[in-house]
Amino acid sequence: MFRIGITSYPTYGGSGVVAAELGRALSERGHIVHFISYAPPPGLGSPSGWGGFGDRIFFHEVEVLSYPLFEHSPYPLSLAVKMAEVANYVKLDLLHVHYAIPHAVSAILAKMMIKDRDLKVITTLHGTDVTLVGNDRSFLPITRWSIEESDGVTAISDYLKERTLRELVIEKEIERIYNFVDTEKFNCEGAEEHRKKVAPKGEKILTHISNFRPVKRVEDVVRIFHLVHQKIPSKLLLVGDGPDRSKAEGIARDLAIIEDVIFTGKEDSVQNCLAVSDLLLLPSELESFGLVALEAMSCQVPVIAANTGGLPEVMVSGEMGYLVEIGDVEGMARRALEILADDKKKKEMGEKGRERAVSQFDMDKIVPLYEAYYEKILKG
Ligand code: GMT
Repeated sequence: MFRIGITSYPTYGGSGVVAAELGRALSERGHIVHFISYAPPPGLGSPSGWGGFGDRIFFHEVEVLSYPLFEHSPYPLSLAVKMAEVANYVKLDLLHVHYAIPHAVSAILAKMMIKDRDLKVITTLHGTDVTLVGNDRSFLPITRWSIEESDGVTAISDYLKERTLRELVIEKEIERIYNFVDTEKFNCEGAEEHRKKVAPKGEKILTHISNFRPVKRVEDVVRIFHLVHQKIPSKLLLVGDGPDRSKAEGIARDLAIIEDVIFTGKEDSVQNCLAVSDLLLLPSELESFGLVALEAMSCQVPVIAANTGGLPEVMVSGEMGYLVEIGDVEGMARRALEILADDKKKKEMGEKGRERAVSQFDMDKIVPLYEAYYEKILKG
């Protein structure tokens, strides 16, 4: 049994979900998990009583300091102090942080503050660390330092591992541990009644789920749907929220398809949205992994995605959907129509996606890899 501190961005998004689900799975396997962040992790319910989520899951809130002298709160320092405090009080064996910036930096500071033993720091890279450096080179030295100083480093795909090693010129060994899905929770059968609410006339339902950042290319989603909509009665379910949502709405109005576009906003239960979907659209500029594609596969929903980043490791083009070149809206619409017009093909692709999710990316297969990695790092 390990005592594990986990820090992530507790937002709705892949890395927050991965960290939360990993913590939940580890606690179910007998480990004690302490989440340390400014807000509770998504999907684990609200903290009850004195901060416990259950027998083995706890949440420690990092208070953001407000002081007249500081225009910006030194959150990474508050986080480091809280990490060291929790590690001391509950005798953590390790801190597992998601994202190098700033979480690995805070964890390494906490490690340095603890003098009586060697608190291990494991950093999982999700992608933004590398793109942050891409956007602003001044982050390179501190990102590289925090990766090299971590006791262990994992990346969520081979793509991200190779890119990090190459672009950040890292010497440290990086272990690739893929993201995972709870295939029992993401098993979306029998949603006919819910389908009728979204598509009362039996229209096909195309779905996009994201944080609507520019990297997601939500404009492409709306344009692909427009082309599909011209040929097949259909609805577009847009799940999530973010900076490009109003742009998407504007384009849908200009294209006169707004009546058939449903904006759900931020949604807790992604699985319910996938349960009513015929197809997932993920035309992103970049996905280091693309967790939502895996979640769709687990729900037997074929995926049309951009051929980018780690997506070719997650899905096999032609088997559980198609990978199409970034920005090829016509190509994506053609592939979407091909699947939506052929129920047999749609069913076969759905089944193959589910098979792959269960055989390669099931939570019960991946979580033990983290446990083994923790053990390796703790043994030094
Ligand atoms: O893509 C985002 O905007 C969110 C970001 C996150 O922090 O969740 O996603 C990254 O991590 C996910 C979980 O590992 C991956 O599935 C996403 O592909 C990755 N996003 C990018 O690489 C752009």
